[in-house]
Amino acid sequence: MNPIALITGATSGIGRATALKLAEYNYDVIITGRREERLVELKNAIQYSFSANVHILTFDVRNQEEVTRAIDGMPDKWKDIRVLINNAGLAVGLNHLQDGEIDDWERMIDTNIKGLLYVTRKVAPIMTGKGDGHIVNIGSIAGKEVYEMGNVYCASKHAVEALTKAMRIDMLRDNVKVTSISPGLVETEFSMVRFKGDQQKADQTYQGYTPLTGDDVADVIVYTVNLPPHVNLNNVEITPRAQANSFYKNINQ
Ligand code: NDP
Ligand code: 8X3
Repeated sequence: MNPIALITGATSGIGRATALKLAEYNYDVIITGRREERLVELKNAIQYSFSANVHILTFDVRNQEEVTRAIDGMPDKWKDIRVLINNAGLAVGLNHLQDGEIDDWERMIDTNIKGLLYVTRKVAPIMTGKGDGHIVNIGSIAGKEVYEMGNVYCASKHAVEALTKAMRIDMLRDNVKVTSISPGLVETEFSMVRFKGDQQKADQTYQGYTPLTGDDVADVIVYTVNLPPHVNLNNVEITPRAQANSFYKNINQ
């Protein structure tokens, strides 16, 4: 077997692109998400193009029992996970805090923070037990600065930043690398989810400039996990050329 990478949120966007690219670079991949038919389609696409082995795990990262059952239930040969890409995440709604939907807040906190913790709690001991591994947390520029109406999403990504630093310290003596990759605007299903299926609003997000693609971010992730054993990228911020940070964009360039 090749080194094994587990990617959460592989049914779409950054996670799907990362699974494909890791397979291209000779990782065997565990692809996870809730939409099983997408995982089956991705498995077929990987196996059509590359020689990597693929294992599907269908679970909701918010459900700790599902996470535990899925990972414990894998064949032993798949349990030797070397790379974990904590990518599953979402923004739901874009409102001033005083108008926010509690259910949206709970989805973001449960997915972006608690889900990441549940998966990490299951996988990190495999790495610390071996004295080797790499955890890549997908943060965001929303974890660097807070923008109007971003409130709870920004808070959840600030939490990912803090947890990344905490993991790096706590697993230092076990030789586990921990990286956060913090993208700016990436054209995926992210805005359709944020705007609850409003295609027009989602499309507007990416108009007038060239956004990043899932592939662009996947390239950086794969570069990061393929560095020599003694080298770690702690934190990578990646935006389109047209975006300086959460506030400044060069539209209609
Ligand atoms: P997509 O909506 O395209 O993909 C999100 C992925 O997360 C899907 O595969 C989805 O799978 C999975 N996911 C969401 N909720 C759950 C859940 N409860 N359980 C399991 N899987 C879940 O968005 P992106 O690819 O853009 O997002 C990936 C990550 O990148 C997120 O953490 C996001 O916050 C971050 N990010 C995105 C940016 C952007 O502009 N697009 C910028 C900065 C960061 P499924 O629905 O099948 O379960
Ligand atoms: C996604 C990027 O700017 O919409 O995390 O928060 S942003």
